[in-house]
Amino acid sequence: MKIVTLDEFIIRRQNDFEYATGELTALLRDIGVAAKIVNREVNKAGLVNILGMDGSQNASGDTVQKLDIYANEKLIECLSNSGECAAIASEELDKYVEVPRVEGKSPKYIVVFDPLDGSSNIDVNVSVGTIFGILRRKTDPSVPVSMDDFLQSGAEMVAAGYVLYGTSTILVYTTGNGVNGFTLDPSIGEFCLSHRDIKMPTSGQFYSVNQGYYLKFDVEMRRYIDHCSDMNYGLRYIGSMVSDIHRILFQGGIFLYPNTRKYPKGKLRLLYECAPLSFVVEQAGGRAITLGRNRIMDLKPKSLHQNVTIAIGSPDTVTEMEEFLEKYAVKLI
Ligand code: P6P
Repeated sequence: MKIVTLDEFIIRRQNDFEYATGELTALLRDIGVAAKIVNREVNKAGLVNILGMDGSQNASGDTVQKLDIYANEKLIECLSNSGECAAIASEELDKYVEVPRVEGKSPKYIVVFDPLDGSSNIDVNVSVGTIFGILRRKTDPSVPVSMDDFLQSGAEMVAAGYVLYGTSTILVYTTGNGVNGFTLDPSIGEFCLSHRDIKMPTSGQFYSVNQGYYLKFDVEMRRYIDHCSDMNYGLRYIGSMVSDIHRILFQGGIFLYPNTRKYPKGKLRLLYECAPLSFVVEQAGGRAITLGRNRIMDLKPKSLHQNVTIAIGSPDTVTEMEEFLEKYAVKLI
């Protein structure tokens, strides 16, 4: 069967969306290059001294590992190549940063990303991922980028996706016209189309939540988790959001990160984790809501690192969970 590389696919589908001026194409290709570079380091992390905590803490208070920093730097470097990215926001940076201008370019896009999500798993050789979202800036390219350019809802994203560095490395993305997956063929150094037009099962037999927090969840969440046990659903929780969502994309089910005492507003970040993954999941036929029952894609972030609760996965399974929330939530009289 003919190999379709990521580059070929992007160019072919360039006319799918209204901004078919090649700028978004260049950005997606920059991300593909960064993914190959990060993949190389992630795969040999156990061999060279880039493992282990470097001690610093990121904006969300997580202890940062050297590979996080490496991945962050490579993404910024690669996104500077095309000159189509005006600025970026990253889990690893407190504030957004403007990308150095390329002569003759007036970039219209900004990119948000978590360069290496689930990085605490690196030391124990469990899969990790990169999550990215692409937004059109709202301000004119002639003026500096502003915070308003970043505080846009997932519904405003023009593209989003993730890279999963697992048993094989796969890049999955959407531009709002379906979801496609590309597996890296190391022998030719190309991402090749491997999963065309991914559609998620409408329901699933797996639930994905950190069961260790069960006693700290609200009563309606505990009732839903009890229901999952009653239904003999399998519990699959890798502790790496990209890996858990990727499994659900193919096997169906639901991923939950509810509010806990430690994370009263949820742990996962809206802008560069939940919104991009919700875009992909919705495009594959799934649903993504907060435990307050708001559609994730409708939420306008109040800050770069805002946390949200999330229930994301097969549409029927998310809807069933939503019914538990309605039925068991403590009604404030
Ligand atoms: P917990 C990884 O640190 C991460 O941000 C997500 O990838 C993952 O789903 C979640 O946190 C795991 O959090 O509290 O269950 O260890």
